Amino acid sequence: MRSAKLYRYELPMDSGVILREQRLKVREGFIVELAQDGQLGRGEVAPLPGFSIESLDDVYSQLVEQLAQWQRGEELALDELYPSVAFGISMAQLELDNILPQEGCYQAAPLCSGDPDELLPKLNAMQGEKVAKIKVGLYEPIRDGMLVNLFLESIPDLSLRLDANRAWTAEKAQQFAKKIAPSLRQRIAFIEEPCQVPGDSFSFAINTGIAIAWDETLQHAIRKDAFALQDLNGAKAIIIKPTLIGSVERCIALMEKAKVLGIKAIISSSIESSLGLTQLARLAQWQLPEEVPGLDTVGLFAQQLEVAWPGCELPVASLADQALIWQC
Ligand code: OSB
Ligand code: MG
Repeated sequence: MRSAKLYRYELPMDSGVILREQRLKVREGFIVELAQDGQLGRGEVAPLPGFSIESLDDVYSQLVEQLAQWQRGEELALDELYPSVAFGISMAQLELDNILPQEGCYQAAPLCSGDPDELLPKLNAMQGEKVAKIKVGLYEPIRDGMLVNLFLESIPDLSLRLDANRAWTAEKAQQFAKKIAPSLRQRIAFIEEPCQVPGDSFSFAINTGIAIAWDETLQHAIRKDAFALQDLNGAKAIIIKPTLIGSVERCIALMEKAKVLGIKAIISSSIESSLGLTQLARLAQWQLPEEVPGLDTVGLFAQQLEVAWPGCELPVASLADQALIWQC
């Protein structure tokens, strides 16, 4: 006997969360709960406004149709569904089948907005490799370059991941790079998507010796052809945000393809609630135990959901208090 439940959640965010020039006051999404033979599996389906192609309404109709099929024991064609739906349902199925291990990698690369004094205590608490992530491209590229240079100079065992979210023209990217001493450049593990045009990012990597990673470019490539990774050569890493990419199986296939091509894969958050985020930490520990994932986003919330992120003291709302909007 199979049964399925669909919850809709709303969680307040910390006051200052800005996404693509929009303030995100509340994070909304769905939690899928699959039950069979006394076992439960959960998954989160939470398209991210400004990033996902699908809306909450789109997702709701697809979920209801797919969960009803699942309940009848029919096969689901996950690759034909919206990425967030495929991700959530596949995660719930993996948990139900006891395939997703419990152990998680909760050591995320701390996200830093630019104050070295805030970052230092977080870095000191990290065991092993010290790696942090800084958003660039929000201010002048020269200022960003000076700041990054300062971080690298003052913390000798630090390596940095940067993320420009396609903010720069080729010229601005060049202005940024000029401020980074050549001897420090290899301690930039990578910069995600420095330029508006992927070809410019590629030239930037060749001309500056600063490694790049694909994030948006991977999401676009995957929409056309699920495994068109060859086109992404030239990058040191790909950023896999499962909510924006699709089923766990598709994400794992991408990781394997990347490995063959000598490209690092990094699992990263699309600002899922602590329920989905802890599952991403488990996926990261299971599939990519050597890589620090990009999951330092629980602090963007004012509340967690059902499962606490280890070490996070925010209050935890229970799933039972969320709206149960559908079941079969
Ligand atoms: O800019 O890569 C981004 C989260 C949601 C949407 C976009 C982005 C992010 C993150 C996640 O940066 C955190 C991380 O990758 O470390
Ligand atoms: Mg990014």
